[in-house]
Amino acid sequence: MKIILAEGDITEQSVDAIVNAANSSLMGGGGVDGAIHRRGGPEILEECRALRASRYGKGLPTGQAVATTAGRLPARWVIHTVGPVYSRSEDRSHLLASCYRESLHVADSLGAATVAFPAVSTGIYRWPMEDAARIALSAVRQAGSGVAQSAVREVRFVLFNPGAYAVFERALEQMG
Ligand code: AR6
Repeated sequence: MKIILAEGDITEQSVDAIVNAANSSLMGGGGVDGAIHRRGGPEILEECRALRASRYGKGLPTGQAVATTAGRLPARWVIHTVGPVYSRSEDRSHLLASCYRESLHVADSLGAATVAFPAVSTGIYRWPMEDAARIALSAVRQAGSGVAQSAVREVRFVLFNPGAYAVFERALEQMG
C-alpha cells in the first residue's frame, strides 16, 4: 500500500473512494461533510437517509464507517466515518484509529483500490493535528501490512492547508 500526501480539497480528488468526516446523524454538517454534500449533490443524502431508515436507526456509531454513492463527485463512493470529538480528559485515540481501519475495511468490501482521507476529527472536533497525523498514519500503515492486510493500493491524505500538510509530512518522516 502506497501512502501519499496531497494539499487541497478532497472533493476534487479522482479516486475510487473519498472518506467523509461525518457525524452520527449522517445528515450532513460543516467542514468536509458540508463540502462533500454540496458538491456531490442530493443523491448522497438520499442514500444516507435510507441508511438511517434501515441499518443505522440510531445513527452511525463513532469509529465506524459506511459507504454511499459519490453522486456527482469524481469518485465512485463516499465512505462516511464518524471521528471522535477530542477530549483532554479521556483518551479516544482508539476510536480515531478505528475510523481509518473501518474505512479501509469498507473500501476492501467495495473493491476500491484508491482511497482519499481528510484529517478526520481535526476541524470542528478539535483534535490536535500532530497527534491526529500520527494516529492516522500508523492506523493506515497497520491496515496495509500483516496477514489480514487491506487490498487498497493507494491511500491519499488530502490536507486542506500548508500547515496540515507540513505536520503530516513530518509525522510520515518520523515513522521512517
Ligand atoms: N477538503 C479537505 N479537507 C478539508 C476540507 C476539504 N474540502 N474542508 C475541511 N477540511 P471537519 P471533524 C479539513 O471539521 O473535525 C462536520 O460538521 C479541516 O481543515 O470537516 O471530523 C460533521 O458533520 C480539518 O483539518 O471534520 C461533523 O459534525 C479536517 O478537514 C463534524 O464536522 C476535518 O475537519 C466533524 O468534525
